[in-house]
Amino acid sequence: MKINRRLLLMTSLVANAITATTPTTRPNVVVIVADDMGHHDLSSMGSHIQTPNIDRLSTEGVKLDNYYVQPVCSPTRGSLMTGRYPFRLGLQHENLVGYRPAGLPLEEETMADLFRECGYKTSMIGKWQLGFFKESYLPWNRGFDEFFGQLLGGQDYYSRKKCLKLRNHGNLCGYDLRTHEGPVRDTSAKYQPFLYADKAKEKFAAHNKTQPLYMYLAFQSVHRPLQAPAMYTRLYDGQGLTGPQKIFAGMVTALDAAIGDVVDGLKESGLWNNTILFFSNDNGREGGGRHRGGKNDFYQGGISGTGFFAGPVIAQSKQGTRLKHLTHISDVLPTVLAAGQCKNTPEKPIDGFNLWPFMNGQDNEDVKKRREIPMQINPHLVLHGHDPRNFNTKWDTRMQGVYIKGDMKLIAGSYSILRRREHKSRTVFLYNVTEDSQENYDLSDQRRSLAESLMDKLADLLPEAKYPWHPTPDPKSDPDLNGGFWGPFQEEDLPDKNDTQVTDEDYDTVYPDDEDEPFDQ
Ligand SMILES: [Ca+2]
Repeated sequence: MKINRRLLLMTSLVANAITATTPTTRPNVVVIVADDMGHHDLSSMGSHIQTPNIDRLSTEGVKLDNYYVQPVCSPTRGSLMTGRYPFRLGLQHENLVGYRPAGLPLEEETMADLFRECGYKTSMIGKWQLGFFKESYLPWNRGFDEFFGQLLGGQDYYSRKKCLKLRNHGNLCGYDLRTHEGPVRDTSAKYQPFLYADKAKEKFAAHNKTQPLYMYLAFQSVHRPLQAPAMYTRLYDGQGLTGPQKIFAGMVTALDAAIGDVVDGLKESGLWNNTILFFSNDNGREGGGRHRGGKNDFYQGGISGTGFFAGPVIAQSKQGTRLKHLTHISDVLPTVLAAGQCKNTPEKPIDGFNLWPFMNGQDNEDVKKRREIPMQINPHLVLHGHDPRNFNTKWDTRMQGVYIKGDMKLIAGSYSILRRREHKSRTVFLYNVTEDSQENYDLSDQRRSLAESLMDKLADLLPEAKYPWHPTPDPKSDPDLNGGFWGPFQEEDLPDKNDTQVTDEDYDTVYPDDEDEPFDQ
């Protein structure tokens, strides 16, 4: 008996020793996000900007041809992290700005929670922008084992400094770089995408291969401020570009080089052969690109995504292919969890569709394809007048709602996350974005019953929408009160507030159409 027990113990020790030294067969998952990069800012999309690394990854991987993101950072990132539409998260109204005590609600599980739960090491590098006003909202309390990066967006690319104007309180300025262990005062002046790429390479080299790795690498590039090293802007001399255009192009090429470094790091560390990589922009280019509209807008220029999956984990037969059907940023969560063989699902229902069968070669007629996207429901953004056409619908035509079905896109109310009118009386527009990618022809008269049915869909979903979390700014966010760094500024036991639930009438008086609320990104 004694011998048997000893034998058993020895057998289990040997088994453990094997487990502890055998590399995992489950794939590493690397999710890369570029900030404010337009749909056409890659060479492979016809741009003059040189992006050889991103282009190679996308042409060798599985490219999403009909892919949508949200028009600004926080809604896209919230949807990426939860697999749910931003209107369910209360994140559909503007961005989470540093002085506002709001975030991704704590009852939402994140991609990192789910990967950690199924045995992954979870690591985040880069830009969070999903709330930091209390400790509990910070990335390392939202499922990430470790963090290196910034809590807000739009900081200086060399000094790590971020300033925000707050009405009646002047300019709030502070450093914004930290790890899960505390603030980091970095004086290296290393151009930010390379700071993040180098940190990612460090993490890859140190990674224990017995455990699969999930890394979320969210670059701030190519968001404002316009800054790029001279060696990248000089590439665009003599092409007739303005100074700012040259800097922007240099920023994109530098980001591309940093992504090349990240892939080199994965290869040098022996992780690449067992990795699936996803790349996406978070919203359209600021100021617009080749489509109508740009960042902030629900026109194609704001929400056309550039997204692809890459890496040797994708079945050989699927490499170099394209997915032509409709996809949305919320699809990434179920896709990468399926790739990671994670069977656990979030408690709340997700909106995303699993795309992994299109990459492992198991797609068949039973695999459900997305046909529509309820892009936006914002009960806090209501224009002054109704559309005069007496549509037969339950939807309030003043309220912002955006619905994509097949080739058709309905926009009701403001077309932007800011308060914007397209037309002095009409508030409802319908476009065929395949035939009319510039959205020049409003079809809401010709195809009135379709417009009505899409508005009815929005009206049916309205009870499921969370009222936007958009509280009054808190001057205690001032980094001067927090050791010179942006960081948590409220005690945990203080109740979370959402004190801006104003009536339409109040709202109209305070903010006329086409006038911004105080807003800073
Ligand atoms: Ca952005």
